[in-house]
Amino acid sequence: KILVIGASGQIGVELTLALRKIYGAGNVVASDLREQNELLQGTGPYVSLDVMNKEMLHVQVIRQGITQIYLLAAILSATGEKNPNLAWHLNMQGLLNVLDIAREEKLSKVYWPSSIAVFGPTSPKNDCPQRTIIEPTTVYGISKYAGEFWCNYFFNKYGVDVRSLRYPGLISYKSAPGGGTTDYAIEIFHEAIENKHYDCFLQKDTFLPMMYMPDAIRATIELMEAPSEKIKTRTSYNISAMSFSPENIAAEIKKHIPEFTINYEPDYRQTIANSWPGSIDDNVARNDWGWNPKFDLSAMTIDMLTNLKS
Ligand code: VAH
Repeated sequence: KILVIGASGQIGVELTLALRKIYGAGNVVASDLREQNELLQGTGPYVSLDVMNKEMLHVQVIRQGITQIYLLAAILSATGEKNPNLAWHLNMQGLLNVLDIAREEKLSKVYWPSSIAVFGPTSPKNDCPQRTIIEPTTVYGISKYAGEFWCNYFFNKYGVDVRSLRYPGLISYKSAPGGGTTDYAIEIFHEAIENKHYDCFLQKDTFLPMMYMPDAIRATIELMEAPSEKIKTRTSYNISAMSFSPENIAAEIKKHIPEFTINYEPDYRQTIANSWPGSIDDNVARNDWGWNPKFDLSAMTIDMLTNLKS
């Protein structure tokens, strides 16, 4: 039985729905600090849960008969720079609470997302490798990189089967993003449809690694369903699908909405974006467990506009 923590967030909603389709609604307990996202209502069990309350979390794991935990709750890069202590505390203690309980209750698997935000300005900008110089300059990146080493520690020392992916910026239409630097790539679609114009908070040539949510959900499930012996990276896997800049995605949207216009007004998030690589090398994930993306910028743009217009 699976517990999804952070189920009402941008990734959590879609991951919960996907897991319910595979394992059955009753076998996936959704939880969040916030009230249930309306897309989840009526699709399966939901409990209110604060991942920072280790005792309550432990009680729920036992009471619900949980055997796997997917931990999506986190403070993302942009919000994290405004609340460094909260971001460190939630991102770090939340993970440690889950790892401790996974060890004590001998849970069969744990999923925890990392991010390309672990890379810093000294990491290679193009085709950034799985293992390289990694010196994060955001609290979010620091917490995710430290978390990767905790996952590796719990796997090697206690045998906890915890698995992780370094998500690029994720684009989706089903639920709102959670305060990330890449959120412009979601906002731009809503603004293009509603106002035919977008004031972008990043410079036009800010090239970043990105992925469409259906690819990210499939990557997560394929990683978790792979035989344990194939998962040789127990910190976190680089995965990639595409890279683009605001002007690239604006041009793609213009193919469908010719009157769309964009303006560039960089804010504090530009500094965060500048510290990240422009593209990622995900050969290790491709070789270890067969990762293979399906959506490029053109296909994602068509799918986003079609679903947001309906
Ligand atoms: C963020 N969407 O912007 C997240 C992600 C790589 C970016 O980690 O913080």
